[in-house]
Amino acid sequence: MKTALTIAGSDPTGGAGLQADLKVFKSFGVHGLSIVSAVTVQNTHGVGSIFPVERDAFQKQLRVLLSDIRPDALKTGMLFSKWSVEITAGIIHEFSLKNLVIDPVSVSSSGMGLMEDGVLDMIREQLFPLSKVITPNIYEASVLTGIMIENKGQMEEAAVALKGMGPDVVIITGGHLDNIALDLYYDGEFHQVESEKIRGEYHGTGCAFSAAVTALLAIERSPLEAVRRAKEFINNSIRKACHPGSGMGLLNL
Ligand code: PXL
Repeated sequence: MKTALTIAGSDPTGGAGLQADLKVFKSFGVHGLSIVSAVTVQNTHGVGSIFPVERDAFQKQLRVLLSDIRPDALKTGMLFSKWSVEITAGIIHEFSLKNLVIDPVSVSSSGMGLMEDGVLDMIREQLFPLSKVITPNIYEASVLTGIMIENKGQMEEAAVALKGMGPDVVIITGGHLDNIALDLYYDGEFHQVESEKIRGEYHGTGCAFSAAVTALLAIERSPLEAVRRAKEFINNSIRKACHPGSGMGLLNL
């Protein structure tokens, strides 16, 4: 059985973070591995606080797991502290890990910051050059490139700038063209990934999308096929979304 690893925060609602990632891996028939970077306190109304795990606990979880199991693909989600980026980059080198997907998670759907100041810059400098695919949304792509993305041309400009930061493939999510949802894929050539626009805010879509891409890379799909299939998977999960709490809806993963 293929394996995929998520290095991410814990979300008690199961809608985002490593809990969502593990469910997505399972949906694609991939065995899920997980390393906790931080514990969030949250419900469907939003994130209340964040407790990063101790530095040693983070490093040891990675080293002990990887000295035993080599994942076929891995993703990073919420990396709250600067040292978590440094340790992750070091470990990826040390264990020659392939098929790295980076979801540069910076704020929660409820608007809470999910990283310390300076972490996004460190992810760009230390992790992007090691990655196969990065999956920023429009907001994250704007912050990373300094390009205000308000139309498709600016989305393309940002994708080119992001690819210059080291990943093989950039997919910017969350665009739209009239009434169609538009994600932009760039690997030196552009591909548009269009889908039906579904109204409403759902918690965890970014996590689940990058986890699906990771699982599909683990089962040896090409990045473009992985992105297209991941998008279909997310849209189906949104259509079946559930509302276990009184706040945001959760994807049905
Ligand atoms: O959706 C981004 C995200 C990622 N990881 C964790 C989260 C959230 C959003 O709340 O809690 C742990």
